[in-house]
Amino acid sequence: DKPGDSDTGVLTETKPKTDKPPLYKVMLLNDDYTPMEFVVHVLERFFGLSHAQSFEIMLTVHKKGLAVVGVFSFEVAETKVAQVMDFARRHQHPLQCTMEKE
Ligand code: TYC
Repeated sequence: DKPGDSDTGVLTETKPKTDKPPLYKVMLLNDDYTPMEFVVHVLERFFGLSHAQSFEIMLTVHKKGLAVVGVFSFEVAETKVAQVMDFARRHQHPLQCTMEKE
């Protein structure tokens, strides 16, 4: 309890509710089967990246195993992951997209 609560046993919320919400990194994972052009298309379509930016990120994933595609609020990150996973599944590619708190 903070000062002024006396001894009512009531726990007062002391954390300001104006804190900026946490951000989430959305990442693409490499695999051996998803075509490079498909990954580039996904990046253009769902992340609004240019063809050049998309190609660059795709190559980073291909070479390093994964890359951060963007940083978003929880809701937006969750939507992007779901859109990418659904699009990959519908095209029968094993492409994986995940999110992680920054
Ligand atoms: N490694 C894949 C290939 O050689 C290309 C690829 C890149 C797959 C990025 C997934 O997230 C990925 N066809």
